[in-house]
Amino acid sequence: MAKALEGIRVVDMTHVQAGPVCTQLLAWMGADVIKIEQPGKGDVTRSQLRDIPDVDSLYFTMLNSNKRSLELNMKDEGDKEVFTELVRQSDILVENFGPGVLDRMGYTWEAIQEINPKLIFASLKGFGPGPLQDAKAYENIAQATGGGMSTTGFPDGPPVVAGAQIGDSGNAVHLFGAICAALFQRTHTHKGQRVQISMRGGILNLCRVKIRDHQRLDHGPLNEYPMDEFGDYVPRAGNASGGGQPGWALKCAGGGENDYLYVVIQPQVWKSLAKTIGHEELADHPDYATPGARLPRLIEIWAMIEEWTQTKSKWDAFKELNEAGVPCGPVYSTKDIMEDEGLHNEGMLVKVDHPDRGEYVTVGCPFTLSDTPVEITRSPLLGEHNEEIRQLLASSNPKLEAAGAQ
Ligand code: CAO
Repeated sequence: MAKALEGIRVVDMTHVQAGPVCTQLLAWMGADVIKIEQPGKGDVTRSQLRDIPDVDSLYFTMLNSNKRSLELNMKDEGDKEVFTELVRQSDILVENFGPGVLDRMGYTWEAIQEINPKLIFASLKGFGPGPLQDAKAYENIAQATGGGMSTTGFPDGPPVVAGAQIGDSGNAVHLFGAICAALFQRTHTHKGQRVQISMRGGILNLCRVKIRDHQRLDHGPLNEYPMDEFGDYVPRAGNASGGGQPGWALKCAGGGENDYLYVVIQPQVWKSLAKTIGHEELADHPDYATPGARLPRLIEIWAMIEEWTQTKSKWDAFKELNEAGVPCGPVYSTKDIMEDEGLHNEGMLVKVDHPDRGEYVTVGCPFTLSDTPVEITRSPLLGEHNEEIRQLLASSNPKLEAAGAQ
């Protein structure tokens, strides 16, 4: 069965996290992803945060599966000819170098269009057009400048970055979607186009509800936030839910730092929640029975529910509240995640074998297509596919062979 992107070739000039996660998704969808790496050095993450000496790090292996690796020195004229031929024979080029790097290599958008007018040229940078366009960026810089940090944490604490890598892996998903849209448009325009994304813009997209709340400030307090006084910006809301239903993380038995259950109070299940926690008298009580009546009493209500959750493990509390129809979720530590059989069964945690590292666990594809089953294969060793790719390119461009491309 052909996969969604079978027959599509990707020149992968990505490094670190944001770009590689995007091209890994393209590879999982069946594209032939050729990762261009600096000879003898490769993607910087091969050697970053290494847990085993001289072995590609988990940082690299978990972000670069299903790809081929081709070493090319982009400052060498002979290697640039190989690169040019690869661009000619490809459908997509993805890069997340610092601003201007590809231009300095001689591959401006105009030059790329001349080489291959059908190529989709996708770039991820820290910032969009404007005063910051030439600045480099990493995950936390995007979270700081896109509204993520100022709205994360508790009101009496400093701004905090999210553990989920929304600037890098989150934006990789934005970029993947944009590339697929451009690929679809090409089916009727028969030409490529420029796809650009800024990490800051992507964070802002994910902070959409905070910008919603900012505009609500003019019309009164944000009642679902755990404070009464507001300034002229959206404060950090601790664990308050960003949605229309109030939520909070409640302590459970055990006393560990992750012994918490996140509980949401849905109006339609208030009665059954009240009954489950042993406060049936509140089910129809006028001070508690409606969302409006509950809002000013949320702190008191969380304390009542917590009195109940603290008598149970997060797993038992989860089970009982779930049975009562109350939306809730235990806070999983990374250990809980790794031991979760369901995540292994659904393919979100996958064991992969590696010639140097042995077996390791990687995170699988976050979506499924019924006609494109994802089979995760290991990341390539540096330059593992030098010979086969150079031969492939030389077979349709003999001049390349003469120039020493082997
Ligand atoms: N052959 C020869 N040279 C190569 C090469 C190759 N195959 N691949 C890369 N290089 C060179 C480039 O030519 C460039 O050199 P010059 O500055 O002399 O042109 C250099 O390596 C790469 O530059 P860079 O700015 O991309 O890398 P950096 O380590 O200085 O900065 C980063 C890294 C991530 C801050 C920057 O790439 C960036 O801002 N990227 C865009 C945003 C982004 O993706 N950030 C998130 C990364 S995940 O946290």
